[in-house]
Amino acid sequence: MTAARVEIVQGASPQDAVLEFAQAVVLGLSDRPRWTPARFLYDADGSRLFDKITDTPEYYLTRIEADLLEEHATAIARFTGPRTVVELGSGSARKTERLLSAYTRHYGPVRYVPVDVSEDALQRSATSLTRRNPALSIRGLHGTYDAALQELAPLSPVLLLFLGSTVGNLNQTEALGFWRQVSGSLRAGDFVLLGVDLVKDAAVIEAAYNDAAGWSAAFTRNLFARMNRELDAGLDLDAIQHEAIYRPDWRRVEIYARFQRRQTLNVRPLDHELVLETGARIMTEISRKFDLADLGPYLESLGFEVVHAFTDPRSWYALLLLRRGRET
Ligand code: SAH
Ligand code: AVI
Repeated sequence: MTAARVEIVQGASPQDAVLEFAQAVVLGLSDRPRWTPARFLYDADGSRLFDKITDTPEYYLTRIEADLLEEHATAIARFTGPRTVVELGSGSARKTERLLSAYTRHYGPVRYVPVDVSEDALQRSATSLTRRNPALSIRGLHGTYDAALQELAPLSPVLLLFLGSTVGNLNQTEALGFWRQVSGSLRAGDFVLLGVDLVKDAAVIEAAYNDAAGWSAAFTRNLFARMNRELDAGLDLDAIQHEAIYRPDWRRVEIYARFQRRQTLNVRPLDHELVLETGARIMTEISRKFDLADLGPYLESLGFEVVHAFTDPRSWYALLLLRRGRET
């Protein structure tokens, strides 16, 4: 059998990436309420910490989605026919392996295009996937969804994966822009496989973001460790308290870092200093939860036909197979 091929297309240079992080920190921490874009949670350490979260007993999302993929991979592959599989925010791609093997079993060699801001996650997942499945040829794109979506049209016919309920990390405005961009980048007849975490009992959701082993807290804290590493920020990491609260009215988890002691945050690349008073809170991410009764019509209004909705027996999670319809 021919050896699997791997190519990783580099995004911004390391210097530009640090500058972009510095600018985002100054902008977000000067705003009120203070916030930082979620993508900066995923440097090499952040990606590894996220994988630890997915292994905790409280974080049900990954397990349910993996089971749904296991159960329906063959049906999905048969339904879509052969495709280039593109994945946004692929991370470790542990779950994706099940789907990719269904495609290679049915159709032989498959082109897989993972997209991620975490170069470390891209490299590790590509190595592990090709070791197990030599029928894959991988062209990883190191960069943001925005950048990758501009490269999509020539890859059609495409199955675009957006798993893990990562779409929930976009707020309403970002999500609308995202779906418009996806819709504009895909061709009629292309498919999207979307994983979404559904609205449920608040205690179940809150526990998933406050695991007893402390990986969720370590993941939040790593953002500030990254500021120390890359921006020479000089923060006292022991002063950070992780807070994750589910707001049923907004159907979202809000995740914050609260500083228990006053800090001066240096942003060395920009020669800038910010003060965080005792009690200052920074929103590091949101995680929206979905109701299929609303999500289906919303996606349809944006040009996607919901062709299948796979859910678990408790309806905690859903995998939606969407088809990009014709322009009207
Ligand atoms: N899909 C995997 C990983 C989810 S974690 C799963 O379901 O388990 C979210 C992933 O998206 C991370 O690997 C992170 O690096 C990536 N990511 C977050 N924001 C991104 C952005 N704006 N552009 C590209 N990748 C992004
Ligand atoms: C990647 N994303 C879908 C995760 C979530 O559940 O929103 C990120 C996460 N943050 C803390 N725990 C998990």
